[in-house]
Amino acid sequence: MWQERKTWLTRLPLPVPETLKTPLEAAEFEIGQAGVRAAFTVEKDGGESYEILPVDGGYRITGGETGILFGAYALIRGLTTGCVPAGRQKPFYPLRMLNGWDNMDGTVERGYAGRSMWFEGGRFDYEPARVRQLGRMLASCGVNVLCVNNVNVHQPAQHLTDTLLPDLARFAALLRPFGVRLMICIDFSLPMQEGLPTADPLDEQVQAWWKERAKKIWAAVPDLAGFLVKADSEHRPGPNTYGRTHAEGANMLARAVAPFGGVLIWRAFVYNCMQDWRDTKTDRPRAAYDLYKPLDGQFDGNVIVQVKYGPFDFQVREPVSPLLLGMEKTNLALELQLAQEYTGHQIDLFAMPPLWREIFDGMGKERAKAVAAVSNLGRDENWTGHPFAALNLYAFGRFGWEPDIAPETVIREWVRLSYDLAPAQEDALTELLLSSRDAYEQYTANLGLCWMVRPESHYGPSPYGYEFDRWGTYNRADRNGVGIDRTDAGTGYVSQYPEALKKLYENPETCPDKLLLFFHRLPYDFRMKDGRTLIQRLYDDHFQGCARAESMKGVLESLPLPDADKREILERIDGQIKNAREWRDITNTFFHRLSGAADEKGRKIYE
Ligand code: GCV
Repeated sequence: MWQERKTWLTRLPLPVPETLKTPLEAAEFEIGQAGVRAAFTVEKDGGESYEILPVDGGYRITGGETGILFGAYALIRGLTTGCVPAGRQKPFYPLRMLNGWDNMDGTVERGYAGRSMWFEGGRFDYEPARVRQLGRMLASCGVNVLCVNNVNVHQPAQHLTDTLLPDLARFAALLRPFGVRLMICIDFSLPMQEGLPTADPLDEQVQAWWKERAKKIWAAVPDLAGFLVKADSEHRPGPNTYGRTHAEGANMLARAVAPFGGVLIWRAFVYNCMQDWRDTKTDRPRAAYDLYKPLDGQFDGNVIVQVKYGPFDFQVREPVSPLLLGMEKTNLALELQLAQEYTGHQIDLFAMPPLWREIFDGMGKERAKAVAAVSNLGRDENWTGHPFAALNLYAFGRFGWEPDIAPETVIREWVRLSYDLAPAQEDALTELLLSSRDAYEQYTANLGLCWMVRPESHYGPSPYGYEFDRWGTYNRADRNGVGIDRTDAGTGYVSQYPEALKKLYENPETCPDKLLLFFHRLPYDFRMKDGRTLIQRLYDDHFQGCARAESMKGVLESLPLPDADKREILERIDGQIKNAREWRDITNTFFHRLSGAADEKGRKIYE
């Protein structure tokens, strides 16, 4: 039996008793121990927007049916942080979706918080009380769609569109009162699995089949948000098999879901995953733009193309995907990843707001119509494996409402909502989280050098792990230098950017250090802007990043956190320190062996 755990969400009181069918049945509620009273006025057609006004003895929240719920949480948050939002509030992105990569056998692809919270043994399997808590959790930070199954649709998840519909409907009903709608991932070849000779999107039989199926699905779950599709990517079926474009594939499905107000989300994560490492012409980061840019303007109005934030795959540091800047006539969703696949497996600390700040600023928040993030949730008692990883889920919801939010604001908010700390302790934890990505980057992937990671698991160092493989993720380090030339003299990737960015990136003198080896191939004695050589910088960052990880332990030990959290946090920081030392020593030795260069500071580099 799952035990409720003190995290930010359990400390945020539910605005209304759990026994009510919908939170709107309560006209008034009392906020926590503060004894502050709030009353609701529900506006018809007010949607998700709300306004909080101080009234005698409390507050009045006016808003749409889900708006007042978001308003209630905003008020609770505001009373805790001392900043109650003034004026009419509405989310910047209407669609703010959590993508569960949950398989129906109970496993979670890239999951680091235990097994699936809602699937087990080939069926839905959950504790209703916990799912209601999940609803609270999502509503309290503003997420409004949950996609329940993995984008890699394995058996028996196909049946989510058919025999499992009553189960899907029951699950949807549990989350509905919290303003959370469901989405499902579908398999493009489903009509063939059910007897049709083809899944060709231009085949009339296929079109009719999907329309019929959509009718059946929406009859069971009338507010289903839509379908999410991974097609022609990493061996998933798709329209290419029939010589059709991705726009033709997406539009066919979009037309099936349109009568029910559904959206069709089509992922742009498409590249050649069978590349030959000897082939230096193919450059994986180019792939999505090369494929999709020519299709700009061809997608139907209810299609959203979902683009990962960088051109590779959720790395610690990538430039903003040029597709996010280049698809001007297409609805786009920005895809983030809360699951710490390449960012420390929810063992190492990696607070994501600083990374997202760069992405939203680099892309311009208006470029996307929606935001999505791969979930970091699981059946672990603390929800996210590392208690602090919950911050990333919270922050994702907040960015969906206010994409201009400052990383420090959102981190501090979460810290204050989650723990009772004295001001100096709150500062220390906020600072530690705020700088955690920077430290992780220094010991794992400095200067834009990603993918030096153990294949498959993606945790721990392996400088040549991907070098002679088929994934298109090479560093081409040798005795002369390291990195890939992505200027026009090289793979030409840089030309996918608007002129000003292209200019910035194509010159090693102006290219930001943190992306230097992503865009350029340079010799070890290259002089960096700060006067250090490239090899010295590689060494320095690894030593420094590791030392930063080591120094986190003392801060964590000093914090008066609840026992269970503290135990898990201290266990995990030991894991992080071990990992950081491995990265420092293996990467430094790797570059030392190739370059033959000594460390100027004479530190220990193994032979
Ligand atoms: C769901 C990467 C991950 C895969 C994931 C894929 C995707 O390749 O390693 O586990 O598959 O991205 O985003 O579709």
